[in-house]
Amino acid sequence: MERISPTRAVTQDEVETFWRDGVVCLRSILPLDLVASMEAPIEDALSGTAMANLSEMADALESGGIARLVDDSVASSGAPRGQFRAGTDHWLVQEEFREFALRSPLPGIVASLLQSDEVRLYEDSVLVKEPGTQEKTGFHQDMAYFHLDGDLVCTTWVPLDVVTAEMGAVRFVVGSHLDATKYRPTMFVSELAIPGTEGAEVPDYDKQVGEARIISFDTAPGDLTVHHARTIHAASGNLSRTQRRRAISVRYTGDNTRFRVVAGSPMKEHHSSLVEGELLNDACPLAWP
Ligand SMILES: O=C(O)CCC(=O)C(=O)O
Repeated sequence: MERISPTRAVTQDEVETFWRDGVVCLRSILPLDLVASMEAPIEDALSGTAMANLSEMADALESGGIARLVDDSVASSGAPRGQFRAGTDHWLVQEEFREFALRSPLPGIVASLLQSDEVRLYEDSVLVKEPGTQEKTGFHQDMAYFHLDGDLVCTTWVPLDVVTAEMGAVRFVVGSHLDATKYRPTMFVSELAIPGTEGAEVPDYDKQVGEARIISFDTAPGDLTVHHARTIHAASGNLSRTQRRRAISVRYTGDNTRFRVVAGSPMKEHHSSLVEGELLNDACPLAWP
C-alpha cells in the first residue's frame, strides 16, 4: 500500500507544544476516509473478545487479543453498565492495523514531532468504551510498561468518534514528561501497580491537592493527540448513554531507542530477537522513512 499523506503538515508551534506540555492535539490532520476505514477492523478485533478478569488482562493483551477490563470495585456495585474493552498488537494479526500503523500519516507526523530521522512501531492498541462504561483509565505512564530506553518515544491516540471529557477523552498531566521518576506500570483501570514491578507509585492526581495542571481535548474523527511516553495521563469512563468511544492508539519510537526489559511488565513473544541495551531491530518495524 502507498503511504497516505496527512491533510496538512505539523506546524512548528505544534512541535514546541509537544515538547513543552508533553502532549499536543493536532486538529483535522488525518483523512476522514482513512479513520472510517478502521471501523470494521475494530469490530473484527472486538468480535474475538475474550472475557478476562484483571488478573488475566496481561495474557489477553499479549496475544493480540481483546480483554474486557473490569474494575472489581465498580463491578460489585451491580449497576447497569457498558464495557471497556482493550487489546494490543493487532498489527501482528490484522493486516489493516499493520497498514494503519506503518502506511498512514502517523509515522511521518511522529517523525516531525520527535524530530527524529527514523520511526519504529512499538505497538498498537484498540481502546473501546461502550456507552455507560464506568471503568476509568487510571493515571499511568506508558513508558512504565514499555521495554524501552530513550527519550524519543510517544503515543498517538486516534478517535473514531466525537469524544468529550464525559465520554472518556484522555486527560494529560501537563509537563509530567519532564520528570525522570521511574514509575510502576498500573492495572490500567486504577492506579494500583502491577505486582512484582519496581519504582514509584503513580499518584492519583484527582485525589491529590497540588499544582498539577490537567488538560484534555474534545476531539472528532480526523483529530489526533500525541503524548510523550513519560506524560502521565488518565481518562474517565464513558458517561454517554448512546455514544461509543472507539480509539486506536499507536506507540512509536524515534532515533537511538534501545531495548530495556521492565521487570514485571508483560513481555512480547515477537520481541525475542531484541537484545538488552541494543538498538531496536525489525521486531519493531521501521515505519519512517
Ligand atoms: O483510551 C484510553 O482510555 C487510554 C489511552 C491510553 O492510555 C494510551 O493510549 O496511552
